[in-house]
Amino acid sequence: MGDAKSIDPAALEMLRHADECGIGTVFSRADEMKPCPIGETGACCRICSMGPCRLVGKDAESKTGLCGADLPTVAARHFARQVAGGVSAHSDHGRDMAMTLRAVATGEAAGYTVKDEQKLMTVAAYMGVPTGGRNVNEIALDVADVALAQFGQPHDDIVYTRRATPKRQALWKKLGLTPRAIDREVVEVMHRTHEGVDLDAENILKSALRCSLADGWGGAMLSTDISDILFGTPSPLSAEVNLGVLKADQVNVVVHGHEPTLSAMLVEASRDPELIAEAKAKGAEGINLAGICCTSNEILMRYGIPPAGNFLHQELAVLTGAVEAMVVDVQCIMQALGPLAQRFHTKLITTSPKAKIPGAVHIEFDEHRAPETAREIVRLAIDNYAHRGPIHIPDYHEPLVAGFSHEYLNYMQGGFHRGSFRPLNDAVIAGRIRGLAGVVGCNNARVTQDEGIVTMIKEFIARDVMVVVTGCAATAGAKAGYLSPEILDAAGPGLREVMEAIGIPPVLHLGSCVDNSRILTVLTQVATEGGLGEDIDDLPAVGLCPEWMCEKAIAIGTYFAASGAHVIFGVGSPVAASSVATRLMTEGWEEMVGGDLEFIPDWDEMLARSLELIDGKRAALKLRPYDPAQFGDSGDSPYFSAIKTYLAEKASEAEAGVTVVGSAVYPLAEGHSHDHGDGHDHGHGHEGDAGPLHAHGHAGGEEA
Ligand code: XCC
Repeated sequence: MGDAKSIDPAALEMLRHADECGIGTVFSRADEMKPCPIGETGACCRICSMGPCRLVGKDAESKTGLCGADLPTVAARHFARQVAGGVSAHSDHGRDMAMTLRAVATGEAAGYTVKDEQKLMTVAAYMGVPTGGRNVNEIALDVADVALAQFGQPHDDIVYTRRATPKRQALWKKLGLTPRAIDREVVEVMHRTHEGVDLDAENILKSALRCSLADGWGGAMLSTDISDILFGTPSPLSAEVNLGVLKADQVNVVVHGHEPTLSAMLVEASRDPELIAEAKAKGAEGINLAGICCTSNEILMRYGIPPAGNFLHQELAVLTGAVEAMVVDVQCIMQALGPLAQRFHTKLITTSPKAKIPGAVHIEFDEHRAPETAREIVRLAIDNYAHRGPIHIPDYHEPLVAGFSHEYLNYMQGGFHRGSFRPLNDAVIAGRIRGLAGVVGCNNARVTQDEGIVTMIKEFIARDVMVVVTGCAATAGAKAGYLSPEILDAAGPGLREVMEAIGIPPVLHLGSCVDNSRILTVLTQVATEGGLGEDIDDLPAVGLCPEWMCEKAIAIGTYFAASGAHVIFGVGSPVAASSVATRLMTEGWEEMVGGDLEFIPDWDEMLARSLELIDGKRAALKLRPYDPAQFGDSGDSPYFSAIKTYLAEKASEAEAGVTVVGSAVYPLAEGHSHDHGDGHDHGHGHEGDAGPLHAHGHAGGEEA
C-alpha cells in the first residue's frame, strides 16, 4: 500500500496548492491525528456512564467491563449500532423519496412528475398495488403509501424481501432474519444494544443481519425504485469526471450529498435560458453544474451531469476558488466545509432541515416549491461570481460512460421482449467470464485515495472478472479512466470477447450507494436464470469495499453478507479486538447465511482472497476451471461503434432540442427519458464520440 495521499493527480495537485495556501484538509488532519487504537478495533464500550470501559492489553480477551460485558459483546454491540446507523441513513433517504412521490401523486410537488411510468407499473406489481383502469397518480399514491408503510408497519414482513430467491426467503424465515419494518429493526438493534439487554455476541450480530436487510431489501431498494420512477431509470450516457470539469469562465454550482430531489431541479435551473442570460450579464459564459459523492451519482446517471470527484474531493473543490456555490443535502458532508468555504468566496448552502453546518447559508428545500428554491440558489451563485478571487482548477477530466441499471442490462442481453441474463450466465459457465465483483463504497483519508478501489478494478478485469461499481468507488474508477469504453483493452480476452458481443463495458456504473440494491436484484436474477445454482451464495461473485469510511458502508456490507455474498472490506475491522466476534462474522455467518464479512487491509491479499472465493464457487458449481489462455483476443470492437452511435444519436437529439418520450426502461427500443437539456454544454460534451483517454491520462494504480 502506497504512502501517497492519493493516486489521483488532480488531488495531489490540489494538496500542493493547499500547502501553498497554508490550508489544512482532511488529508493533513489525518497526519496530525491518529485514530484512537482502542475504539478503532471495537474494544471501547461507551454504552453506560460506568465506563467508557477499555478492554485492552495482552489479556483483553479475558477482561470485562464493569458490568461484566466481555470483548465479543462490546465489539458486537458497537458493530450492530454501526449497522443501525447506516440503515437509518439510507432508509430515511428512502422515506423522503417516498414522501416526494406521494406529494407528486397528490399534485403538491410543483416541478416533479412520474417520469418512468413503466417502472411505476413494475414496482406496483411488486407491491400488489392494482394498476388496471387507474391513472398514473392513483397508482403512484398507493405505491408511495405502501413504501411508507414499510417503515412502521405493525404486521407482515418488508414487501421487497419477496424479490429474493425462494431459497433465500426460506432461509431468512427459518433463521428469523426476515426484516419486518425498517424503523422497527433499527429500534430493536438500539434496544438490544442498550446497557444490559442482549449480551450474547452471536445473537447481537444476528440482529445486525436482520437490521441490515431492512436497508438492502427495504429502504435502499425503495429509494432506488422511487428515484427511477420520479427521475427515470438510467440508461447509458457519457460525461466527464474530476475537478477539471469545473469551468474557469462559468458560474460553478457543485451539489454534494445523497438526494436527487433538489439537484434534479438544479439541473433544470442551470439550463434555464433566463438564468443563463443573468449569468452572462454578470460576466460569466454560463452556468456549470457538477457534483460530489452520491448526489452527483444520482444526476450523473440520469442527466449526464459531471462528477467533480468523490468523498475526499469535497474540500479540494472549494480550494479551486472556482465554486460559487456548494449545495449540500445529507450524508458524507464534512463540517470542515464551513470554515473552508469562509476562506473563499464559495457559498456553502445547506438545504435539509436535518443537516445544518455552522457558517453555511441555509436555504431549506421544500418539495412544494422546489423549482423556486433551485432558482434562488442558482441566482445566489450567479451573484457570487463577481466575488471570485484567484482560481486554481487542475486540468484533469476523464471521459466515462455511466447509467447502467438492472433494466438496461436485461435489455442489452436480449432486447425489449426477451431481456434476460442468459448471455452473461453462459459466459460465466463457459469460463469466458471468471466471475463477478462489485467494487463499491467510500474514500477514507487513512488510506491512499482511490488506490484500493482502482487496483481491484484493474486487476479484476485483467483476470476476466466483470466489475460493477457504485458510489465513490465508481467515481474513483472513472477518474482513473476505467469507466471509458476504451478500457476494454485492459480486460482479459474472455471478458473482452463477451463484453464486445453483448455490447457492455467491463466496468458498469450502477449508480449511487442506495443503488447497491441494483446489485442485489442483478445477482438474484443471475442466480435464478439457471446454470449457476439457485441463490446468491452459489455464485462466483464477491463484493468489495476497499476504502470504507462510514456506517452506511457497514450496513451495505452486512446486507450483502446476509443475502449470501462474500464481502471483503479494506482499511481495518471495527471488531478486530475480538477474535470471537471476527469468527462469528466470517465462519459463523458463512455457515448460517452463506455469505460473510471479512476485513483485509492489504490490496494484494484482498485480490488473492477474492479470486480464491470466486474460483472456489466455480469449483463448487462444477464449472470448468478458469483458464486465461482459453480465449484469444477477438480483435474487433463492435461495442465501441455501438456505444458511440448510441451516444451520437443522443447528442443530436439534445442539439435539436428533441425530448424523446417513451420507456426509460428500454431506451434503445423505445427512446429514453434522459433530459439532456437544451444543448447547453455542461462540459460533458456529447460530441458523438466517447473520445479517447485524454493526453494527460493517468494509469491509475500504476503510479501509486
Ligand atoms: Fe461512502 Fe457510499 Fe459517502 Fe461516498 S458518498 S463516501 S457513503 S461511498 Ni454514497
